[in-house]
Amino acid sequence: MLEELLTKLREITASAAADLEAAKTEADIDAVKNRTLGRNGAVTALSSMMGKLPNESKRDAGKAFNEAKTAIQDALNAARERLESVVDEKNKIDVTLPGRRWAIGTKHPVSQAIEDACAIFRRMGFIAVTGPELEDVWHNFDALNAPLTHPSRDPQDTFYLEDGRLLRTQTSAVQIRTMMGRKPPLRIVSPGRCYRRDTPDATHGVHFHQLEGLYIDKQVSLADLKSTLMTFASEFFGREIEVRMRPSFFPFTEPSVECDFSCVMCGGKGCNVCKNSGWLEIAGAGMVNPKVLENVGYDPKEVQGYAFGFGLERLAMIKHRINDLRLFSDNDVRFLHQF
Ligand code: 2U9
Repeated sequence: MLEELLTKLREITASAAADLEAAKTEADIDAVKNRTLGRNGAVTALSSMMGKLPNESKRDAGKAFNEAKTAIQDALNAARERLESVVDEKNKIDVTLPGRRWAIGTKHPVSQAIEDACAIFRRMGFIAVTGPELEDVWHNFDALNAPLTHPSRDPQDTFYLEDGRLLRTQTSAVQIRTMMGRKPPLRIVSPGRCYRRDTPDATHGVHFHQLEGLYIDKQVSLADLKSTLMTFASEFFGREIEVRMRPSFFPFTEPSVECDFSCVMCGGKGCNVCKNSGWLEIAGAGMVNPKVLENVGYDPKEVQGYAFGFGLERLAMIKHRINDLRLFSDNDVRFLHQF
């Protein structure tokens, strides 16, 4: 009986030692411990045989148990130390290795255009304001005097949510919100993303970025607008630029004008960028319609103002000679790294 017990203990100890030598993880080691010394382990199970041994064998058996337990515990500790030293080795830093370069991106050309334009207008006293892209019909259309029959209100042209709200089609709504919260005089620009249902092509997308400007005061004229736009154009494109106005129509301005810049490439002589006309169509503008002033609670007899709006993708395309609008949203780093 004693011999049998001693043999079993030797077997258990030997197999535990072999398993621990092969152990690769903390979990492997724990498994050996549970299998041997654990509550349901083999050594623990054997100890129940102790009581059945004749008295003269008990001493030897007890000694053998203690030795087996110590041997297994030592093997467990050794295995743990071995694993820890492997982890330490792995975590060692080799200071002689060459450094790894971080891939640093560049500012998107449209973001750059927004920042540049806002900085230029800031120097002329315009504060940049932003607002929600998800708008209600009143701020996006009604307040801006868009007739109920205006085609831009049609779901074919504007993205509506089921609850009647919409993705803003222009940033004018931000200006409406600002006007309602403040008294004139007011000099603001509102850059931001707008949405229109369009079939995407080289010059149209379903989203684009606009910058609109608004100046409200007691004495404001189209001449003020022209000089502001001339200063902006020259600063933005880095050369003297002429501004020309042609009559137009928008519900939110009266009178309304289309503003052309003299061609940034040829200076107005005629080239392939301006299709030999010497001019580039850049902005829509005009004097704020008195009805819009009334809608926000301003008195049109007291104050007047000009407003303008242009597309930032178009400005960036002209500045960097980019020929396809879709490049802006392709997210190709080879394109983005050029700016
Ligand atoms: C208020 C009142 C009037 C902003 C204006 C335009 C003319 C215009 C287009 C140019 C190209 C939009 O990006 S585009 O498609 N914009 O023609 N925008 S006047 O008029 C306002 C704005 C706010 C309260």
